[in-house]
Amino acid sequence: MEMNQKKTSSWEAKLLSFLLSPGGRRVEWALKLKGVDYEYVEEDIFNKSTLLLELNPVTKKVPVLVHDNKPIAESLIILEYIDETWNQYPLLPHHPYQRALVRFWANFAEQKVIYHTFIPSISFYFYFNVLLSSFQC
Ligand SMILES: N[C@@H](CCC(=O)N[C@@H](CS)C(=O)NCC(=O)O)C(=O)O
Repeated sequence: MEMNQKKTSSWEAKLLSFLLSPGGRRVEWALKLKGVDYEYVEEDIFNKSTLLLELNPVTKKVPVLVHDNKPIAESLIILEYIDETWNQYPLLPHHPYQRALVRFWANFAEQKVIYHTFIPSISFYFYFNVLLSSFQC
């Protein structure tokens, strides 16, 4: 690419996420592994920005990856997009059966680990902190 064709933004992609988002972390790890230069935008999920609502009007959740001015939502779908867009350091194995196993465990972790253990623990942590702070003078 010639200098005068250089994009106005130096970032290859933009990621809207939330510090404690397991899906957001996944996407960040993939971008870092691939060496993609991305802009991170922290989202307040309790007071969502108009940018998030415009980019993901369906679920209104993070993470959202913006690449070539197009938004992609749902972390596992974003991971597949990243893997298909940036070929270096493949996230999935070459053999279809091995890929099926990876997808099985990713789905299992999503359904059983994150939603049944991690999210309730985080919710309890927030609730406990609010409860404690309400007792402080
Ligand atoms: N299955 C989705 C889950 C996304 C999700 O639950 N994101 C949370 C942050 S961890 C969120 O944006 N919550 C705001 C809301 O529920 O309104 C993914 O993996 O991307």
